[in-house]
Amino acid sequence: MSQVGTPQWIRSQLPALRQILEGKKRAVVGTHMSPDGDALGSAIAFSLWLDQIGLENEVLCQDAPPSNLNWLPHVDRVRQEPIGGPFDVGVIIDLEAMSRLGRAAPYFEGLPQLVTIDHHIPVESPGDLRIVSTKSPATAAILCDLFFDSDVEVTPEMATCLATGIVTDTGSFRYANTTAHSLHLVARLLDAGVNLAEISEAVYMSRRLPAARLTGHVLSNMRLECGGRLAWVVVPNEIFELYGAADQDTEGLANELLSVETVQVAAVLREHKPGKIRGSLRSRSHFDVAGVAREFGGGGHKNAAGVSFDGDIDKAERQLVEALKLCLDSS
Ligand SMILES: [Mn+2]
Repeated sequence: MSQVGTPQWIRSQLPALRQILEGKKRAVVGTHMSPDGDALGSAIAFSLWLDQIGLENEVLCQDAPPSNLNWLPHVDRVRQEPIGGPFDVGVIIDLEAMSRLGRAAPYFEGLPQLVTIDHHIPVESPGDLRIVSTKSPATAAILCDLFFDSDVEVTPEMATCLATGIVTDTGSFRYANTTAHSLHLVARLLDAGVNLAEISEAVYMSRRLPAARLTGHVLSNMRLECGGRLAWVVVPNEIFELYGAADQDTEGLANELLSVETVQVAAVLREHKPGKIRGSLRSRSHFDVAGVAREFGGGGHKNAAGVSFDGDIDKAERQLVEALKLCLDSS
């Protein structure tokens, strides 16, 4: 028996996946709110795979794709509301809790069967079948392991979506989650027709002007404590309005803080709508910000996690900074 989370184990789950999908009429594929490259790339690739096995399907996401990902092949199939239905099976991709579906969650509740394909640390563990590997750098890598073993062709469009997921979740192969296996998968995706330079250009060199302005704000207003090991910044709603920014323009801001040489733990708290606060947490090495996120009902990975707060941004800042200091002290 292969170990849970290994590529062999992932491939061994294919028959169970096919069995659940067998005889179904209409599937709904969902991914998390504020979708990133892995969420969208994986959800679209899975939808295209379902097409090929002859299962009608729709893709739902609470939020529209951000501008640096709205070039993905078949991105127009990602909708905020379903056009068809009813659905007899749901597949949730790249998320670890139903709440991360946001306003799309009701379409997945009470379905006859639910499949989860994910690589986050489990929180609620939804799903009758769970193909969850925290060892995989991206959900797209899990899909590669499944697809390369199935009798379905990985088309250039599917390969581009999958490669985008792996590129974005590994920070262009810079993070510790970049394994030899994930690079082997990317090599096969290149053989299937992927142009990596085009993906990088589209994802990283097409920043909206408000995002660039927000980066300036974040770097100028950075707070440092604990001898420069903790960095954080608060972006109030007025700043969003000043720059005409949206929540999608905050992608990557926490990494800007973490890139300062002394910083081990970084957080960006932003009030993207009045009273609606989101926090992005990033850390180096053994510092576990997923644990901090869970204290506030959020989640993610050890080095990259997210939280949401309702209400007063000053209070959220005080609570979060306290918890991050404890994280630095106790790790
Ligand atoms: Mn992911």
